[in-house]
Amino acid sequence: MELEGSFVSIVKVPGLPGYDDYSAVEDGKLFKIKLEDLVKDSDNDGYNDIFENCFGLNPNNKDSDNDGIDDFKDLNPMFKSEKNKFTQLYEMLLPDYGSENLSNKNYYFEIFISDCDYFHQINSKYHVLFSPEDSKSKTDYLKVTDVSSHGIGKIKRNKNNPNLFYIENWGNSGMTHYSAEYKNGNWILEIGGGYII
Ligand SMILES: [Ca+2]
Ligand SMILES: [Ca+2]
Ligand SMILES: [Ca+2]
Repeated sequence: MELEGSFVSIVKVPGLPGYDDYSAVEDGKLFKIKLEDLVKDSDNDGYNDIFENCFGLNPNNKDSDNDGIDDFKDLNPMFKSEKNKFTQLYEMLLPDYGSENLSNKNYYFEIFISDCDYFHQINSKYHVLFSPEDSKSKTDYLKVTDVSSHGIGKIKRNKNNPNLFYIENWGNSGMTHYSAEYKNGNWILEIGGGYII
């Protein structure tokens, strides 16, 4: 396959994050790409190398997080899932898509920006991927694209009540602040001071 394209440099527009401009360095370039390179799946797990590299999975290991479930089947392929009270809290805060079964849609992913270890350990009903908060740690693909529009922050503990926590999630429509109290093995979630940016 041959493609014609240009080399561009990305120009950051000061004060407008996300509004990057492009200027052509050299145009009319011919790129030759072998189809077999595009579909190459080195570890034969079902996801091609390009996809795995884009999102930070291991293209040379069927089971990137070593939890015994191959990447293609793993709903949380980047991190080993755990069951504890904090993963339970994060699971309550995940977007809920009702009864639709998304778990067998291998190319349907929700991508969250988060560095929180507890969030990374969730057991989700659909495929999830995580993008690091710090842009230096992101893959090249995640640096230049805007595939994730939501995230959930780290849990903060109330200084006086060891069972009371605060957590926020954010998305396109703004940020929602929750207070979460752990009582008799369950979380009681309250939206506190939710506001729209
Ligand atoms: Ca693969
Ligand atoms: Ca893999
Ligand atoms: Ca796995």
